Amino acid sequence: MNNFLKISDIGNLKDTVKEAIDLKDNPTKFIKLGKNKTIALLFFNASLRTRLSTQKAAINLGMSVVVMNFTNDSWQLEFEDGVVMNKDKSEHIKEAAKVIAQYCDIVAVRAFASLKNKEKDKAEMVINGFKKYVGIPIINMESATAHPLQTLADAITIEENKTKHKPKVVLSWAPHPKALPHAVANSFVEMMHLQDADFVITHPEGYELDNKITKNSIIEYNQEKAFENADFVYVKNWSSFTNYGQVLKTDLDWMITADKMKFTNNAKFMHCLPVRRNVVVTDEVLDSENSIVIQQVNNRTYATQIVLKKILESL
Ligand code: SN0
Repeated sequence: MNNFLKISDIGNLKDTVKEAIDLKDNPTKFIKLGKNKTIALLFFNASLRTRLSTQKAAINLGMSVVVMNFTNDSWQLEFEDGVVMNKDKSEHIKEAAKVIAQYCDIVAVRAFASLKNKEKDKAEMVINGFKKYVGIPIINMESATAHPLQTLADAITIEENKTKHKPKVVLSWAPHPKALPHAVANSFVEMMHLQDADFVITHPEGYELDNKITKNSIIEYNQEKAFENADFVYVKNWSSFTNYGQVLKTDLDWMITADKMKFTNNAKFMHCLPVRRNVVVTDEVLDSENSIVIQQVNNRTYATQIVLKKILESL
C-alpha cells in the first residue's frame, strides 16, 4: 500500500481488522520495520487522539516522528494554482510539499473541511495538494471528506464487541452547537458497506449525507424506530450537506439518552470523541458500561500501526 486516503485503500477490511487485533498481544512485534524511517505529522486543525495514537503507532514500529502545526507555527500555505501570492499566504504547496519530503519517508496530514466551499472540500484541495507534489506515501488523519484511521479503529471495536455474525449498527446524528464536518460519518458509512451488518442511518430531514457515499443505505428519519434492536449505536453530529455547512437544528430532541437506548438490544454506545456531554449524549449513557468510546480510542493505535506497517513494507 502506498497511500491511505480512504478506508478502501486498506484492501481486505476483514483481514486487516484481524491483523490489528492480533497485534494487540505484541504491539512491538514489528519494531525493526521502521528503523531509520521518519514520519511527519502535519496538523492544520486541532487533534488529541489522532496526534498521540499516530505517534504511538510509529514508535511501536521503531520509527522517528516529527510533528508540525500549520495553525500558528508555520507559514500559511497557498493551494490554488496560478494565483498572485500578494496576500496572507507565504508559501505554495508546490515547494512546501517537496520541502517536507526532504525530511521524512511518510507524511500524514490533518486538514478539516472548510464547510464554506462545497466544491473545494469535495475536491480535497489540501490532501490532494500534498498527494500531487509530495512524492512520498501519504496518510489521511482526517481530510475534508474522510477520516479512515478513525473508521478502521471503529471496525476493530465492532469486531471485538459483536455477539452475532450480522449485528444491527445504527449511525445516529445528534445535536451540536457548532457546524461539524461530514468526514467521520462518511468514512463510517463506507466502512459499513464493507461489513456484513444490518446498517441504518438516522438523522433529521435536511441532514442527508452525500448520496454518492450513502448510496442505497437505509435512512430512517424516526430515531427511536431506527434504534429498535440495535446492537451498536454510533453517534456523530454533522452539519447539513445540502445547505452546505449550516446548522439547521440545535434543540436537544436528538440527544442520545438512556430512555432512547432502551429501544435497542442493549446496544453499545460509540463516538469518535471529542464529545459534548449533555448535548450529543447524556452523562448517564456516556458513563454507562455500554459505552465503548475508550476502547475505540485504544484501537486507534493498532489501526494506525497496521496502516503504517503496510506502507513501510512497500517502501
Ligand atoms: C471533528 C469532526 O470532524 O467532527 C473531529 C472528530 C474526530 N470534531 C470537532 O471538530 C468537534 C469540535 C467541538 O468543538 O466539539
